[in-house]
Amino acid sequence: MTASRLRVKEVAKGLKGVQRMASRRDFLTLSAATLLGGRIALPSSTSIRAEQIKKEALRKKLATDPQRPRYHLMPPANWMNDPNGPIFWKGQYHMFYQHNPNGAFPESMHWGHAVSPDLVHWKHLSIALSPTPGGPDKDGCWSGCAVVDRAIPTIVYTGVFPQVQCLARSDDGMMNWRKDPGNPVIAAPPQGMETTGFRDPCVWRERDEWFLAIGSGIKGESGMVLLYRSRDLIYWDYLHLLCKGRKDELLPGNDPVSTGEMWECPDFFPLADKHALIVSTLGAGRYVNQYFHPEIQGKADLGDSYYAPRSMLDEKGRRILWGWLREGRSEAAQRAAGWAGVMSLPRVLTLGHEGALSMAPASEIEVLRGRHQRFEGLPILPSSISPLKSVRGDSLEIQAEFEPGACQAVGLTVRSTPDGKEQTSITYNRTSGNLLVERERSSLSPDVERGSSGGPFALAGDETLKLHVFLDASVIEIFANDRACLTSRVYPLRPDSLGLGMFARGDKARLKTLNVWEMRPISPNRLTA
Ligand code: DQQ
Repeated sequence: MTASRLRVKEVAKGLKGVQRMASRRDFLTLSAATLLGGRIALPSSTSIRAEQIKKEALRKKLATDPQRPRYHLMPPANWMNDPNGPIFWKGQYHMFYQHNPNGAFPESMHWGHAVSPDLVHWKHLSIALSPTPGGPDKDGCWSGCAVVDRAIPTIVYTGVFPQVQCLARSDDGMMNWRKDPGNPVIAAPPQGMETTGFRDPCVWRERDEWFLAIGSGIKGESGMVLLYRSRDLIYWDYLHLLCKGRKDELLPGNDPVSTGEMWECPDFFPLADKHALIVSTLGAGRYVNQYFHPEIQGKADLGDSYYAPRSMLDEKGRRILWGWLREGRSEAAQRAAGWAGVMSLPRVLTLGHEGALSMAPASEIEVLRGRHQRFEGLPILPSSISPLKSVRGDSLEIQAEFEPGACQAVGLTVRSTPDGKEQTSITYNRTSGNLLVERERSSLSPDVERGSSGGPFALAGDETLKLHVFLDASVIEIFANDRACLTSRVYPLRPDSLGLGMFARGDKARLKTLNVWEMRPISPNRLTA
Protein backbone atom coordinates (compact mmCIF):
# COMPACT_ATOMS: atom_id res chain seq x y z
CA MET A 1 0.00 0.00 0.00
CA THR A 2 1.55 3.25 -1.07
CA ALA A 3 0.87 6.14 1.20
CA SER A 4 0.98 9.50 -0.44
CA ARG A 5 0.09 12.65 1.36
CA LEU A 6 -0.55 14.80 -1.55
CA ARG A 7 -2.00 17.96 -0.25
CA VAL A 8 -0.22 21.04 -1.46
CA LYS A 9 -0.13 23.34 1.53
CA GLU A 10 1.05 26.40 -0.29
CA VAL A 11 -1.75 28.92 -0.42
CA ALA A 12 -1.52 31.08 -3.47
CA LYS A 13 -2.10 34.75 -2.85
CA GLY A 14 -4.69 36.93 -4.45
CA LEU A 15 -7.89 35.67 -5.91
CA LYS A 16 -7.48 31.95 -5.42
CA GLY A 17 -9.97 30.35 -3.11
CA VAL A 18 -13.12 32.33 -3.63
CA GLN A 19 -15.17 31.60 -6.68
CA ARG A 20 -18.85 32.12 -6.74
CA MET A 21 -21.86 33.40 -8.46
CA ALA A 22 -20.11 35.90 -10.67
CA SER A 23 -20.00 34.87 -14.29
CA ARG A 24 -16.60 34.10 -15.70
CA ARG A 25 -16.67 37.44 -17.50
CA ASP A 26 -17.43 39.33 -14.26
CA PHE A 27 -14.74 37.36 -12.53
CA LEU A 28 -12.13 38.26 -15.10
CA THR A 29 -13.18 41.89 -14.82
CA LEU A 30 -12.80 41.70 -11.05
CA SER A 31 -9.39 40.06 -11.40
CA ALA A 32 -8.24 42.76 -13.75
CA ALA A 33 -9.48 45.43 -11.36
CA THR A 34 -7.57 43.88 -8.49
CA LEU A 35 -4.41 43.59 -10.51
CA LEU A 36 -4.70 47.22 -11.46
CA GLY A 37 -4.10 48.09 -7.82
CA GLY A 38 -7.68 48.63 -6.78
CA ARG A 39 -8.78 50.74 -9.72
CA ILE A 40 -12.00 49.16 -10.86
CA ALA A 41 -12.11 48.76 -14.63
CA LEU A 42 -15.78 48.23 -15.42
CA PRO A 43 -17.05 47.35 -18.87
CA SER A 44 -18.61 50.34 -20.64
CA SER A 45 -22.39 50.69 -20.52
CA THR A 46 -22.44 50.28 -24.32
CA SER A 47 -20.72 46.92 -24.15
CA ILE A 48 -23.03 45.76 -21.32
CA ARG A 49 -26.03 46.79 -23.40
CA ALA A 50 -24.66 44.99 -26.48
CA GLU A 51 -24.14 41.88 -24.37
CA GLN A 52 -27.71 42.07 -23.01
CA ILE A 53 -29.15 42.46 -26.51
CA LYS A 54 -27.16 39.45 -27.68
CA LYS A 55 -28.36 37.35 -24.72
CA GLU A 56 -31.96 38.38 -25.25
CA ALA A 57 -31.80 37.48 -28.96
CA LEU A 58 -30.37 34.06 -28.06
CA ARG A 59 -33.08 33.45 -25.46
CA LYS A 60 -35.77 34.25 -28.03
CA LYS A 61 -34.21 31.93 -30.58
CA LEU A 62 -33.86 29.09 -28.07
CA ALA A 63 -37.37 29.51 -26.69
CA THR A 64 -38.83 28.57 -30.07
CA ASP A 65 -36.20 26.15 -31.39
CA PRO A 66 -38.17 23.00 -32.35
CA GLN A 67 -35.11 20.77 -31.72
CA ARG A 68 -34.88 21.82 -28.05
CA PRO A 69 -36.49 19.34 -25.66
CA ARG A 70 -39.35 20.56 -23.49
CA TYR A 71 -39.26 18.23 -20.51
CA HIS A 72 -35.57 17.33 -20.18
CA LEU A 73 -33.23 19.45 -18.09
CA MET A 74 -30.58 21.48 -19.90
CA PRO A 75 -28.87 24.82 -19.35
CA PRO A 76 -30.81 27.91 -20.44
CA ALA A 77 -28.27 28.28 -23.28
CA ASN A 78 -24.87 27.17 -24.51
CA TRP A 79 -22.92 24.00 -23.85
CA MET A 80 -23.48 21.22 -21.33
CA ASN A 81 -21.93 17.80 -20.93
CA ASP A 82 -21.50 15.49 -17.91
CA PRO A 83 -23.89 15.55 -14.97
CA ASN A 84 -21.83 16.44 -11.90
CA GLY A 85 -22.46 15.82 -8.21
CA PRO A 86 -26.21 15.16 -8.27
CA ILE A 87 -27.30 15.27 -4.63
CA PHE A 88 -30.52 15.28 -2.63
CA TRP A 89 -30.15 17.83 0.15
CA LYS A 90 -32.65 19.43 2.50
CA GLY A 91 -35.67 18.30 0.53
CA GLN A 92 -34.37 19.30 -2.90
CA TYR A 93 -32.58 17.65 -5.78
CA HIS A 94 -29.46 19.55 -6.82
CA MET A 95 -27.96 18.92 -10.20
CA PHE A 96 -24.64 20.31 -11.39
CA TYR A 97 -23.25 19.81 -14.85
CA GLN A 98 -20.27 20.57 -17.04
CA HIS A 99 -21.08 23.86 -18.71
CA ASN A 100 -19.52 26.42 -20.98
CA PRO A 101 -21.56 29.58 -20.46
CA ASN A 102 -19.76 31.31 -23.32
CA GLY A 103 -20.96 29.24 -26.25
CA ALA A 104 -22.26 25.92 -27.52
CA PHE A 105 -18.85 24.25 -27.59
CA PRO A 106 -16.75 22.44 -24.96
CA GLU A 107 -14.29 24.95 -23.59
CA SER A 108 -13.37 26.40 -20.20
CA MET A 109 -15.60 24.11 -18.15
CA HIS A 110 -17.73 25.57 -15.37
CA TRP A 111 -20.21 23.80 -13.08
CA GLY A 112 -23.76 24.83 -13.96
CA HIS A 113 -26.33 24.35 -11.20
CA ALA A 114 -30.08 23.67 -11.12
CA VAL A 115 -32.43 22.68 -8.32
CA SER A 116 -35.70 20.79 -8.28
CA PRO A 117 -38.30 19.90 -5.65
CA ASP A 118 -39.61 16.92 -7.63
CA LEU A 119 -36.98 15.62 -10.12
CA VAL A 120 -39.03 17.11 -12.96
CA HIS A 121 -39.33 20.90 -12.67
CA TRP A 122 -36.06 22.81 -12.36
CA LYS A 123 -34.85 26.26 -11.43
CA HIS A 124 -31.49 27.42 -12.70
CA LEU A 125 -29.14 28.80 -10.05
CA SER A 126 -25.95 30.80 -10.51
CA ILE A 127 -22.92 28.99 -11.84
CA ALA A 128 -21.38 27.05 -8.95
CA LEU A 129 -17.75 26.81 -10.09
CA SER A 130 -15.75 28.77 -12.64
CA PRO A 131 -12.06 28.42 -13.45
CA THR A 132 -9.88 30.64 -11.24
CA PRO A 133 -7.22 32.48 -13.24
CA GLY A 134 -3.82 31.27 -12.03
CA GLY A 135 -5.41 28.49 -9.96
CA PRO A 136 -5.14 24.70 -10.32
CA ASP A 137 -8.44 24.79 -12.24
CA LYS A 138 -7.47 27.74 -14.45
CA ASP A 139 -8.22 25.72 -17.60
CA GLY A 140 -11.44 24.20 -16.37
CA CYS A 141 -13.43 22.77 -13.49
CA TRP A 142 -13.97 19.23 -14.74
CA SER A 143 -16.26 16.53 -13.48
CA GLY A 144 -16.67 15.36 -9.92
CA CYS A 145 -19.17 14.80 -7.16
CA ALA A 146 -20.85 16.48 -4.20
CA VAL A 147 -21.01 15.22 -0.62
CA VAL A 148 -22.08 16.68 2.71
CA ASP A 149 -19.22 16.86 5.19
CA ARG A 150 -20.30 17.69 8.77
CA ALA A 151 -23.35 19.51 7.37
CA ILE A 152 -21.27 21.44 4.83
CA PRO A 153 -21.98 20.71 1.15
CA THR A 154 -18.66 20.00 -0.50
CA ILE A 155 -17.77 19.57 -4.16
CA VAL A 156 -14.81 17.38 -5.11
CA TYR A 157 -13.77 17.98 -8.72
CA THR A 158 -10.89 17.83 -11.16
CA GLY A 159 -8.96 20.98 -12.00
CA VAL A 160 -7.05 21.11 -15.29
CA PHE A 161 -4.23 21.27 -16.52
CA PRO A 162 -2.54 19.07 -15.26
CA GLN A 163 -5.40 16.98 -13.87
CA VAL A 164 -5.57 17.48 -10.10
CA GLN A 165 -8.29 17.07 -7.50
CA CYS A 166 -9.84 20.10 -5.79
CA LEU A 167 -12.43 20.93 -3.13
CA ALA A 168 -15.04 23.68 -2.85
CA ARG A 169 -17.52 24.22 0.00
CA SER A 170 -20.73 26.12 0.48
CA ASP A 171 -21.79 27.81 3.72
CA ASP A 172 -25.01 29.30 2.43
CA GLY A 173 -27.14 26.45 1.19
CA MET A 174 -25.24 25.78 -2.05
CA MET A 175 -25.63 29.28 -3.45
CA ASN A 176 -21.96 30.31 -3.25
CA TRP A 177 -18.95 28.06 -3.30
CA ARG A 178 -15.52 28.82 -1.83
CA LYS A 179 -12.57 26.86 -3.11
CA ASP A 180 -10.23 25.30 -0.57
CA PRO A 181 -7.17 27.56 -0.29
CA GLY A 182 -5.04 24.41 -0.22
CA ASN A 183 -6.21 23.18 -3.61
CA PRO A 184 -5.27 20.88 -5.18
CA VAL A 185 -5.86 18.28 -2.48
CA ILE A 186 -4.44 15.55 -4.72
CA ALA A 187 -1.79 17.00 -6.98
CA ALA A 188 -0.76 13.98 -9.07
CA PRO A 189 -1.43 10.29 -9.68
CA PRO A 190 0.43 7.83 -7.42
CA GLN A 191 4.18 8.00 -7.89
CA GLY A 192 5.58 5.88 -10.67
CA MET A 193 2.23 5.38 -12.39
CA GLU A 194 2.04 6.54 -15.97
CA THR A 195 -1.62 7.13 -16.41
CA THR A 196 -3.75 8.10 -19.39
CA GLY A 197 -5.79 10.40 -17.18
CA PHE A 198 -6.51 11.23 -13.58
CA ARG A 199 -9.94 12.70 -13.17
CA ASP A 200 -13.62 12.67 -12.18
CA PRO A 201 -13.56 11.86 -8.44
CA CYS A 202 -16.41 9.92 -6.86
CA VAL A 203 -16.44 10.18 -3.05
CA TRP A 204 -18.38 8.17 -0.44
CA ARG A 205 -18.27 7.53 3.29
CA GLU A 206 -17.70 4.25 5.11
CA ARG A 207 -18.05 4.65 8.89
CA ASP A 208 -15.69 7.52 9.83
CA GLU A 209 -13.61 7.53 6.66
CA TRP A 210 -13.98 8.97 3.19
CA PHE A 211 -13.11 7.01 0.07
CA LEU A 212 -12.42 8.46 -3.34
CA ALA A 213 -12.48 6.60 -6.65
CA ILE A 214 -10.80 8.28 -9.55
CA GLY A 215 -10.97 7.53 -13.28
CA SER A 216 -7.68 6.55 -14.86
CA GLY A 217 -6.00 4.05 -17.17
CA ILE A 218 -2.72 2.73 -18.53
CA LYS A 219 -1.75 3.38 -22.14
CA GLY A 220 -2.06 0.34 -24.37
CA GLU A 221 -3.60 -1.63 -21.50
CA SER A 222 -6.92 -0.71 -19.97
CA GLY A 223 -9.02 1.67 -17.98
CA MET A 224 -8.85 1.53 -14.20
CA VAL A 225 -10.16 3.15 -11.06
CA LEU A 226 -7.75 4.30 -8.34
CA LEU A 227 -8.89 4.19 -4.73
CA TYR A 228 -7.92 6.74 -2.06
CA ARG A 229 -8.87 7.13 1.61
CA SER A 230 -9.08 10.17 3.88
CA ARG A 231 -10.37 11.27 7.28
CA ASP A 232 -11.07 14.85 6.31
CA LEU A 233 -11.41 15.08 2.49
CA ILE A 234 -8.13 17.02 2.51
CA TYR A 235 -5.31 14.57 3.20
CA TRP A 236 -5.65 11.52 0.95
CA ASP A 237 -3.80 8.20 1.03
CA TYR A 238 -3.63 6.16 -2.15
CA LEU A 239 -4.70 2.59 -1.37
CA HIS A 240 -4.80 0.49 -4.53
CA LEU A 241 -6.74 -0.12 -7.74
CA LEU A 242 -10.42 -0.48 -6.97
CA CYS A 243 -10.87 -2.21 -10.30
CA LYS A 244 -9.06 -2.55 -13.63
CA GLY A 245 -10.34 -3.44 -17.10
CA ARG A 246 -8.90 -6.16 -19.27
CA LYS A 247 -7.45 -5.27 -22.63
CA ASP A 248 -9.91 -5.63 -25.51
CA GLU A 249 -12.51 -7.10 -23.24
CA LEU A 250 -15.80 -7.98 -24.90
CA LEU A 251 -19.09 -7.46 -23.19
CA PRO A 252 -21.70 -10.21 -22.88
CA GLY A 253 -23.15 -11.17 -26.25
CA ASN A 254 -19.69 -10.53 -27.75
CA ASP A 255 -20.55 -6.89 -28.03
CA PRO A 256 -17.33 -5.55 -29.53
CA VAL A 257 -16.76 -2.79 -27.03
CA SER A 258 -13.28 -2.44 -25.71
CA THR A 259 -13.22 -1.08 -22.20
CA GLY A 260 -10.62 1.36 -23.48
CA GLU A 261 -7.44 2.84 -22.08
CA MET A 262 -9.16 5.33 -19.84
CA TRP A 263 -12.19 5.04 -17.62
CA GLU A 264 -13.92 8.36 -17.15
CA CYS A 265 -16.45 9.37 -14.52
CA PRO A 266 -16.45 6.33 -12.22
CA ASP A 267 -19.64 6.10 -10.19
CA PHE A 268 -19.46 3.55 -7.39
CA PHE A 269 -22.27 2.72 -4.97
CA PRO A 270 -24.04 -0.04 -3.04
CA LEU A 271 -27.19 -1.44 -4.60
CA ALA A 272 -29.26 -4.01 -2.72
CA ASP A 273 -26.68 -6.54 -1.48
CA LYS A 274 -24.13 -5.76 -4.23
CA HIS A 275 -22.05 -2.83 -5.35
CA ALA A 276 -22.12 -1.30 -8.80
CA LEU A 277 -19.40 0.49 -10.70
CA ILE A 278 -20.38 2.53 -13.71
CA VAL A 279 -17.68 3.80 -16.04
CA SER A 280 -18.01 3.71 -19.81
CA THR A 281 -19.28 0.17 -19.30
CA LEU A 282 -21.32 -0.92 -16.35
CA GLY A 283 -21.67 -3.88 -14.04
CA ALA A 284 -22.47 -5.25 -10.64
CA GLY A 285 -20.30 -7.31 -8.38
CA ARG A 286 -18.87 -7.78 -4.94
CA TYR A 287 -16.97 -5.12 -2.98
CA VAL A 288 -14.71 -6.88 -0.50
CA ASN A 289 -11.97 -5.22 1.57
CA GLN A 290 -12.07 -2.22 -0.69
CA TYR A 291 -11.62 -4.24 -3.88
CA PHE A 292 -14.39 -4.46 -6.47
CA HIS A 293 -14.85 -7.82 -8.24
CA PRO A 294 -17.25 -7.44 -11.18
CA GLU A 295 -19.67 -10.33 -11.65
CA ILE A 296 -21.81 -9.01 -14.46
CA GLN A 297 -20.87 -6.40 -17.03
CA GLY A 298 -22.96 -4.62 -19.59
CA LYS A 299 -23.74 -1.31 -21.19
CA ALA A 300 -25.68 1.34 -19.34
CA ASP A 301 -27.25 2.36 -22.61
CA LEU A 302 -27.10 0.66 -26.00
CA GLY A 303 -27.18 3.94 -27.94
CA ASP A 304 -24.46 6.36 -28.89
CA SER A 305 -25.77 9.39 -27.09
CA TYR A 306 -25.75 8.57 -23.36
CA TYR A 307 -22.46 9.24 -21.58
CA ALA A 308 -20.73 10.00 -18.28
CA PRO A 309 -23.61 8.96 -15.99
CA ARG A 310 -23.60 9.89 -12.30
CA SER A 311 -25.94 8.68 -9.60
CA MET A 312 -27.45 9.99 -6.39
CA LEU A 313 -29.30 8.52 -3.44
CA ASP A 314 -32.57 10.25 -2.59
CA GLU A 315 -34.64 10.43 0.57
CA LYS A 316 -36.65 7.38 -0.48
CA GLY A 317 -33.45 5.34 -0.70
CA ARG A 318 -33.62 5.19 -4.48
CA ARG A 319 -30.41 5.16 -6.52
CA ILE A 320 -31.07 7.57 -9.39
CA LEU A 321 -28.83 7.78 -12.42
CA TRP A 322 -28.42 10.78 -14.74
CA GLY A 323 -26.52 10.86 -18.02
CA TRP A 324 -25.42 13.39 -20.59
CA LEU A 325 -27.22 13.07 -23.93
CA ARG A 326 -24.74 14.36 -26.44
CA GLU A 327 -25.80 15.85 -29.73
CA GLY A 328 -25.90 13.89 -32.99
CA ARG A 329 -25.20 16.74 -35.37
CA SER A 330 -22.13 18.63 -36.49
CA GLU A 331 -20.16 21.00 -34.30
CA ALA A 332 -21.07 23.83 -36.65
CA ALA A 333 -24.77 23.01 -36.27
CA GLN A 334 -24.40 23.00 -32.48
CA ARG A 335 -22.64 26.35 -32.42
CA ALA A 336 -25.22 27.83 -34.77
CA ALA A 337 -28.06 26.52 -32.58
CA GLY A 338 -26.59 28.24 -29.51
CA TRP A 339 -27.05 25.19 -27.29
CA ALA A 340 -25.74 21.62 -27.04
CA GLY A 341 -26.22 18.79 -24.57
CA VAL A 342 -29.24 17.55 -22.62
CA MET A 343 -29.62 15.75 -19.29
CA SER A 344 -31.28 12.33 -19.48
CA LEU A 345 -34.45 11.62 -17.57
CA PRO A 346 -33.80 10.33 -14.05
CA ARG A 347 -33.39 6.54 -14.15
CA VAL A 348 -34.04 4.49 -11.02
CA LEU A 349 -31.55 1.64 -10.63
CA THR A 350 -32.36 -1.76 -9.17
CA LEU A 351 -30.76 -5.15 -9.32
CA GLY A 352 -32.68 -7.09 -11.91
CA HIS A 353 -32.61 -10.56 -13.39
CA GLU A 354 -29.54 -12.54 -12.23
CA GLY A 355 -28.05 -9.46 -10.62
CA ALA A 356 -27.90 -7.30 -13.74
CA LEU A 357 -28.59 -3.60 -13.37
CA SER A 358 -32.09 -2.63 -14.28
CA MET A 359 -33.22 0.93 -15.03
CA ALA A 360 -36.67 2.47 -15.06
CA PRO A 361 -37.74 6.07 -15.54
CA ALA A 362 -38.54 7.73 -12.19
CA SER A 363 -42.29 7.62 -11.63
CA GLU A 364 -42.31 11.37 -10.90
CA ILE A 365 -42.23 11.99 -14.66
CA GLU A 366 -45.84 10.79 -14.85
CA VAL A 367 -46.89 14.18 -13.52
CA LEU A 368 -46.24 15.51 -17.04
CA ARG A 369 -48.74 13.18 -18.68
CA GLY A 370 -51.49 15.01 -20.56
CA ARG A 371 -53.97 13.73 -23.14
CA HIS A 372 -54.04 9.93 -23.18
CA GLN A 373 -54.94 7.44 -25.91
CA ARG A 374 -55.04 3.67 -25.72
CA PHE A 375 -54.98 1.01 -28.45
CA GLU A 376 -55.45 -2.72 -28.00
CA GLY A 377 -55.20 -5.93 -29.99
CA LEU A 378 -54.19 -4.53 -33.38
CA PRO A 379 -52.74 -6.79 -36.08
CA ILE A 380 -49.54 -5.54 -37.71
CA LEU A 381 -49.18 -6.69 -41.30
CA PRO A 382 -45.70 -7.32 -42.66
CA SER A 383 -43.81 -4.93 -44.93
CA SER A 384 -45.85 -1.81 -44.39
CA ILE A 385 -46.25 0.78 -41.69
CA SER A 386 -49.57 0.91 -39.86
CA PRO A 387 -49.98 4.50 -38.75
CA LEU A 388 -51.86 5.34 -35.56
CA LYS A 389 -53.54 8.26 -37.23
CA SER A 390 -55.00 9.93 -34.17
CA VAL A 391 -51.58 10.31 -32.53
CA ARG A 392 -49.28 13.16 -33.43
CA GLY A 393 -46.48 14.67 -31.48
CA ASP A 394 -42.82 15.20 -30.73
CA SER A 395 -43.41 15.32 -27.00
CA LEU A 396 -44.87 11.93 -26.12
CA GLU A 397 -44.59 9.08 -23.67
CA ILE A 398 -45.40 5.73 -25.29
CA GLN A 399 -45.82 2.33 -23.64
CA ALA A 400 -46.23 -0.40 -26.22
CA GLU A 401 -46.38 -4.17 -25.89
CA PHE A 402 -45.93 -6.37 -28.96
CA GLU A 403 -46.39 -10.05 -29.62
CA PRO A 404 -43.70 -10.60 -32.25
CA GLY A 405 -45.07 -13.95 -33.49
CA ALA A 406 -42.78 -15.29 -36.19
CA CYS A 407 -41.72 -11.90 -37.58
CA GLN A 408 -38.07 -10.99 -38.15
CA ALA A 409 -38.43 -7.50 -36.79
CA VAL A 410 -41.11 -5.43 -35.11
CA GLY A 411 -41.33 -1.93 -33.71
CA LEU A 412 -42.52 1.63 -33.84
CA THR A 413 -42.00 4.45 -36.28
CA VAL A 414 -41.81 7.86 -34.65
CA ARG A 415 -41.39 11.42 -35.88
CA SER A 416 -42.80 10.45 -39.31
CA THR A 417 -44.06 12.79 -41.98
CA PRO A 418 -47.28 11.60 -43.67
CA ASP A 419 -45.26 10.76 -46.81
CA GLY A 420 -42.56 8.94 -44.80
CA LYS A 421 -39.78 11.17 -46.18
CA GLU A 422 -38.71 11.72 -42.59
CA GLN A 423 -39.16 8.93 -40.07
CA THR A 424 -37.26 7.05 -37.38
CA SER A 425 -37.76 3.38 -36.53
CA ILE A 426 -37.39 1.83 -33.10
CA THR A 427 -36.76 -1.77 -34.03
CA TYR A 428 -36.42 -5.07 -32.24
CA ASN A 429 -34.58 -7.15 -34.83
CA ARG A 430 -35.02 -10.74 -33.81
CA THR A 431 -32.80 -12.05 -36.61
CA SER A 432 -29.77 -10.05 -35.55
CA GLY A 433 -30.73 -10.02 -31.85
CA ASN A 434 -30.58 -6.24 -31.56
CA LEU A 435 -32.58 -3.30 -30.37
CA LEU A 436 -32.02 -0.38 -32.71
CA VAL A 437 -32.93 3.17 -33.51
CA GLU A 438 -32.79 3.31 -37.31
CA ARG A 439 -31.99 6.84 -38.41
CA GLU A 440 -31.43 6.55 -42.16
CA ARG A 441 -34.45 8.72 -42.81
CA SER A 442 -34.65 10.62 -39.52
CA SER A 443 -33.85 13.98 -41.03
CA LEU A 444 -33.66 15.70 -44.40
CA SER A 445 -30.73 17.67 -43.01
CA PRO A 446 -27.34 16.57 -44.38
CA ASP A 447 -25.71 17.58 -41.13
CA VAL A 448 -26.83 14.82 -38.74
CA GLU A 449 -25.68 11.36 -37.67
CA ARG A 450 -27.44 8.61 -39.61
CA GLY A 451 -27.36 4.85 -39.53
CA SER A 452 -28.53 2.56 -36.80
CA SER A 453 -27.65 2.96 -33.20
CA GLY A 454 -28.24 0.18 -30.68
CA GLY A 455 -26.95 -3.12 -29.45
CA PRO A 456 -27.62 -6.70 -28.36
CA PHE A 457 -31.08 -7.41 -27.03
CA ALA A 458 -33.02 -10.66 -27.18
CA LEU A 459 -36.45 -11.78 -26.06
CA ALA A 460 -36.77 -15.09 -24.31
CA GLY A 461 -39.14 -17.74 -25.73
CA ASP A 462 -42.59 -16.25 -26.06
CA GLU A 463 -41.73 -13.08 -24.15
CA THR A 464 -43.51 -9.98 -25.43
CA LEU A 465 -41.60 -6.87 -26.46
CA LYS A 466 -42.24 -3.98 -24.07
CA LEU A 467 -41.08 -0.60 -25.29
CA HIS A 468 -41.33 2.43 -23.03
CA VAL A 469 -40.39 5.42 -25.14
CA PHE A 470 -39.97 9.10 -24.38
CA LEU A 471 -39.94 11.49 -27.32
CA ASP A 472 -38.89 15.03 -26.58
CA ALA A 473 -38.00 17.04 -29.71
CA SER A 474 -34.52 15.79 -30.70
CA VAL A 475 -34.35 13.26 -27.83
CA ILE A 476 -35.51 9.62 -27.90
CA GLU A 477 -35.10 7.63 -24.66
CA ILE A 478 -36.15 3.99 -24.75
CA PHE A 479 -36.53 1.47 -21.91
CA ALA A 480 -37.04 -2.09 -23.13
CA ASN A 481 -38.39 -4.98 -21.03
CA ASP A 482 -36.91 -3.51 -17.83
CA ARG A 483 -33.42 -4.57 -18.89
CA ALA A 484 -32.14 -2.37 -21.70
CA CYS A 485 -31.98 1.34 -22.41
CA LEU A 486 -31.32 2.99 -25.73
CA THR A 487 -30.98 6.71 -26.19
CA SER A 488 -30.62 8.51 -29.48
CA ARG A 489 -30.87 11.97 -31.02
CA VAL A 490 -32.81 12.83 -34.18
CA TYR A 491 -33.36 16.17 -35.89
CA PRO A 492 -36.31 16.05 -38.30
CA LEU A 493 -36.63 19.28 -40.26
CA ARG A 494 -40.24 19.16 -41.36
CA PRO A 495 -42.85 20.53 -38.96
CA ASP A 496 -45.15 17.63 -39.81
CA SER A 497 -42.65 14.96 -38.61
CA LEU A 498 -45.06 14.06 -35.84
CA GLY A 499 -46.57 10.72 -36.84
CA LEU A 500 -46.53 7.46 -34.87
CA GLY A 501 -46.89 4.02 -36.43
CA MET A 502 -45.96 0.37 -36.05
CA PHE A 503 -44.48 -2.19 -38.36
CA ALA A 504 -43.44 -5.81 -38.71
CA ARG A 505 -40.96 -7.34 -41.12
CA GLY A 506 -40.87 -10.90 -42.49
CA ASP A 507 -44.20 -11.95 -40.99
CA LYS A 508 -47.12 -10.42 -39.17
CA ALA A 509 -47.02 -9.40 -35.51
CA ARG A 510 -49.59 -8.08 -33.06
CA LEU A 511 -49.84 -4.99 -30.93
CA LYS A 512 -51.15 -6.14 -27.57
CA THR A 513 -51.53 -2.67 -26.02
CA LEU A 514 -50.27 0.82 -26.62
CA ASN A 515 -50.73 3.73 -24.25
CA VAL A 516 -49.60 7.15 -25.34
CA TRP A 517 -49.62 10.43 -23.49
CA GLU A 518 -48.89 13.93 -24.74
CA MET A 519 -46.29 15.29 -22.35
CA ARG A 520 -46.54 18.72 -20.78
CA PRO A 521 -43.49 20.97 -20.95
CA ILE A 522 -41.63 21.73 -17.71
CA SER A 523 -41.42 25.43 -18.53
CA PRO A 524 -43.57 27.82 -20.57
CA ASN A 525 -40.86 28.01 -23.24
CA ARG A 526 -37.94 25.79 -24.18
CA LEU A 527 -35.59 27.37 -21.66
CA THR A 528 -36.14 24.59 -19.07
CA ALA A 529 -36.87 26.89 -16.12
N1 DQQ B 1 -15.84 15.27 -19.35
C1 DQQ B 1 -15.17 16.06 -18.36
C2 DQQ B 1 -14.10 15.17 -17.81
C3 DQQ B 1 -14.64 13.82 -18.06
C4 DQQ B 1 -15.28 13.95 -19.40
C5 DQQ B 1 -14.68 17.33 -18.99
C6 DQQ B 1 -16.30 12.90 -19.69
O1 DQQ B 1 -13.90 15.43 -16.44
O2 DQQ B 1 -13.64 12.83 -18.03
O3 DQQ B 1 -15.76 18.10 -19.41
O4 DQQ B 1 -17.24 13.32 -20.63
